Amino acid sequence: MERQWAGSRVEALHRERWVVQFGPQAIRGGDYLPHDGERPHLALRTDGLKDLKVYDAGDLLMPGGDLVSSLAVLRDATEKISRAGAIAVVLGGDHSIASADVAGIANHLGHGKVSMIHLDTHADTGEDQWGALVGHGTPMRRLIDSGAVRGDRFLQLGLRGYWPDNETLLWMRDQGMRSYEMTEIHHRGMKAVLDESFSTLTDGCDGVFLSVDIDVVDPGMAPGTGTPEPGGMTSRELLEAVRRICFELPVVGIDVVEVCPAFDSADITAILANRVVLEALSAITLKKKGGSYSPTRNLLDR
Ligand SMILES: [Mn+2]
Repeated sequence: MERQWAGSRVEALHRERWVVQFGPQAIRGGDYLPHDGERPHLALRTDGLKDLKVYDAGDLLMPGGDLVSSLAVLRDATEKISRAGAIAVVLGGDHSIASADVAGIANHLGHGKVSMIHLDTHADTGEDQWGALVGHGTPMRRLIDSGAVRGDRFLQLGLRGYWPDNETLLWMRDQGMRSYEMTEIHHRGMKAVLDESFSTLTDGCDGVFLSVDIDVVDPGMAPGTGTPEPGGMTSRELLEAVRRICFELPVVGIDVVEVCPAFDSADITAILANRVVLEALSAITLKKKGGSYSPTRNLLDR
């Protein structure tokens, strides 16, 4: 008898391309400079590592294979960090973690008091993923459904591609979400889009959470991710957006997710994610110092 073979594409957490679990260590290591605890920012004239008290708490211990329990560990951790008066910066991991890290901060600051600016190719507002409520396609739905974040204080930048379906888009509209598709950003310019967005984020909210899915960047500049979609932001556009968000808004938490080293090339994606974190820390430092910043001022006159 001939043997028959069948593909069985079993994956634990409904992922498309697997192994983002090594994302955090890739992001930490994505840096050619010496690990000397200093990072003087050329444009902002701040040092995000030296001027702020930055503490790397390492990777949270999470029960393997149990996503719900793992997310509870993260939720409790960000609540604790927020209660200590610190800003949680979470290195992912897949985007399911946003449902927990934002919720933890909202548990401290108040449900509906934290607004969201979400940079991503995908809306991540699915009702479920093949019946599962928890996954990397559903965290934003969970945050709005639970009341942790108000739908009308929820901004998304960079959407494109072939998901989600019409029903989900109508649900998003009904929540009062504002989702900027990548082509709208291209036509209007990132600056105009951010100018328009910022007042919404602080209206009735005390803090802003910045969630960066690295797949918002074009796969040519960020290939190491699970769901690459052509036609994205440049790495420069992302860094500029992060700079403005963290300098101009009261950011209370950040996550950088979906870095998948197994699909990376020459660490391009890990290095970008590393710089997203440094850009955020540098801009938060400038805000804290009450400094000013103009992108058009002569660098040497700042
Ligand atoms: Mn995402």
